[in-house]
Amino acid sequence: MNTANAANLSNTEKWQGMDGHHFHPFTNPNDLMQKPPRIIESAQGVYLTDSDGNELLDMMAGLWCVNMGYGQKKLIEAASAQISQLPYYNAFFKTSTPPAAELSSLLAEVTPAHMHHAFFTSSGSEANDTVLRLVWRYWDLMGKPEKRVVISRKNAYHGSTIAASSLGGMDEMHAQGGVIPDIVHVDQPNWFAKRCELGTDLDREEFGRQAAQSIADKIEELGVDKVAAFIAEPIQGAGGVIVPPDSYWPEVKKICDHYGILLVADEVICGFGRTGEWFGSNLYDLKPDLMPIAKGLSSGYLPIGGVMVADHIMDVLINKGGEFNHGYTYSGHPVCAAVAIANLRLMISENIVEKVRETTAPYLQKRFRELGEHPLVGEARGVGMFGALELVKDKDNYIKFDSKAGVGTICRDFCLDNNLVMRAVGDAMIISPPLIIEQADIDVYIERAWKCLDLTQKAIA
Ligand code: PXG
Repeated sequence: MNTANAANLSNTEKWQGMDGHHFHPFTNPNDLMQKPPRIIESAQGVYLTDSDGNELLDMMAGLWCVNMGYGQKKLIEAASAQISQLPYYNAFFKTSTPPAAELSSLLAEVTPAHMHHAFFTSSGSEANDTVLRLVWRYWDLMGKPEKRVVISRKNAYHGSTIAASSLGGMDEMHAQGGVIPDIVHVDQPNWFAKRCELGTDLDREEFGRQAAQSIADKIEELGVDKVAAFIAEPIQGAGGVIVPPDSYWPEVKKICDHYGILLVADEVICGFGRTGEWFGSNLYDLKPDLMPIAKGLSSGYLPIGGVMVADHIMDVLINKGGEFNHGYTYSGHPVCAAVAIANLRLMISENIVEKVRETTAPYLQKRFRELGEHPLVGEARGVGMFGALELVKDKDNYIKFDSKAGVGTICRDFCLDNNLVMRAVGDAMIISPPLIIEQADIDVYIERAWKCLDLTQKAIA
């Protein structure tokens, strides 16, 4: 299809024509042949503008990443200044650059107190590949090379490279890429799903303890001498904003300590203020051994991620290690690092984490719960600047829709048609807005969301 140069086409049509050559991530290419993509052309604050001039309220912060919102001058200027000064140099061969150096020291300040070293990557997926290399390296150096197995959770998302997708717990991804050995998955602490599955009352905290116990059971089954680590998002994001029962994390922490296995807290989504704390690990007092980060580190303006390493792990790598044979061309990329520094400094000067915790998140969560009153919504849950609405067939009896009916997708499409970006994970409608969102925008959100729930209900009646 060569429509790119055709006369009489709108800009939208021209871009859509050219985009016919674009092989999109996580998309059925056949669907795009039937209906070309929406083209997002610009953005400001919490609003996106598409090529037809529609203004969409972005309640997903891009893909869970544009935490400080669009159009932030300080980030733009930092990129521009650094690209002129030094667009690229690497961190290999005993070399560094001022932005990579400054970002590592800034991260040592804002991350939990027992972490003072950052390994840089370009994405969360690369961060989790690095995690796996580090976990295995650590146990080798500790003289326990047989400790190889990493326990993860069903429906976890840790990225799309082979290691990261194997660590993740998404069946559809495993089915297409296989899984590398030595990674096993236990149940996620999804109280709502279990409640619907059982069709009876289910004590939330007891369920949380049982979900944690499944990790201990797995360690016993495999033998503790084989188990290296447990990896989890403090709150599962792409898996459907699964907020664990309060009983879950304290129990998991006890289990990891008891068996002496490493705890990896994947902070790619939870990190940088989304939960109302700097990190989900602060919220749940996790004290992880390794902490992958990305997304909100640069508010998504440029691709950068990393792994924060706890001091006691770093001591082993320094004192017993030698060379760690791992790294990427763009590890510590100076322009990406400069933007991340500007982003973190902006977060600090705007007191954004405190503002989220004290003001924005309580307001968002209060209004979000109002959506729980809608007849289609079985549960409205959330923490900080995270939320999920479970769409159900029968809210009194916790009966879900047939998954094939695609009710979440129907609702998502109504949202887009009504200038609202809300993501569907199955029949859960997800939000993860920019942290800088104001109360007035939250009010706009609630109004649009309620309308789209009504439209969905009518459409499926
Ligand atoms: N860990 C977590 C917890 C994530 O959410 C990654 C790692 C991988 O990061 P990169 O930068 O490699 O994408 C993620 C990414 C979705 C969606 O549809 C979620 C992510 C990425 C793409 C889509 O919810 N999360």
